[in-house]
Parts: sequence; C-alpha cells; structure tokens
Amino acid sequence: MGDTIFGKIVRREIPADIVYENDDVLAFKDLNPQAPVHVLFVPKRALATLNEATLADAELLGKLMLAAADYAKAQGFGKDGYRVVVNCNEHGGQTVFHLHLHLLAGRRMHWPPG
Ligand code: D5M
Repeated sequence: MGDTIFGKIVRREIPADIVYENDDVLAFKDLNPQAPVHVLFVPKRALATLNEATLADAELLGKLMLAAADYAKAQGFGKDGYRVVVNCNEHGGQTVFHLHLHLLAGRRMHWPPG
C-alpha cells in the first residue's frame, strides 16, 4: 500500500468520515466537497494512478465502480443520477497518488467539466 494520505486513512492512522467499506474498498467524504455529496472510493490495495492498472487489477477496478454505484443507489441518488470521476496525473488534476474514484451527487452536473 502506497504511503499517501489515503493509505493512512485505509490503515486507520488518520481520521476520515468513512461512509462505506467492504473487503476491497473504503469510501469517505471528500474534505473539499465539489457537490452536496462528494465521496471518495479508494481500493485498499493501492495503485498510484490509473496508468499503473493492468488486467490483473480489472476485478478490483470493477469492484471500485460497483461500490460507488451501490452506495449511490442505497443513498437514493440512483434515479436523479450522479457522476463518477477518476483524475489521472497532472492534466487530469490528480493530487493524491493513491487511485481513487470521486462520486459526486446532489446537484445537476455540468458538461464538459472544467
Ligand atoms: O482528489 C483528491 C481529493 O482528496 C481532493 O478532492 C481533496 C481530497 N482529500 C485530500 N485529503 C483528504 C483527506 N484527508 N480526507 C478526505 N479527502 C481528502 P484528486 O483526484 O487527487 O485531485
């Protein structure tokens, strides 16, 4: 597991507002929310960026996305809709190098994103 702030959250070394967990995925509220609902889904087994993912990670990536969808539906955002985002490296706007999926909900999203 990479030594990032998210690794520390996964290992419970620093606090976070955890809202969802299963064997492979932990989810917690983003400290700097960009929507009424902004939750980060992180794989417990860290990859730095999406670039590092290989076919061996396909199941984990699928579980990450399914965890976000399960959470969104359980919270009642499924019908109105929501957005999931993965930022990769500098141009993608990635700042924490432990792969994570943003779930944004609770308002209408804009397209294209900035
Ligand atoms: O997204 C990284 C996101 O992580 C960004 O929206 C802020 C958030 N963040 C940073 N530190 C924390 C902690 N400690 N708890 C919760 N959220 C945090 P990126 O896609 O890398 O730009």
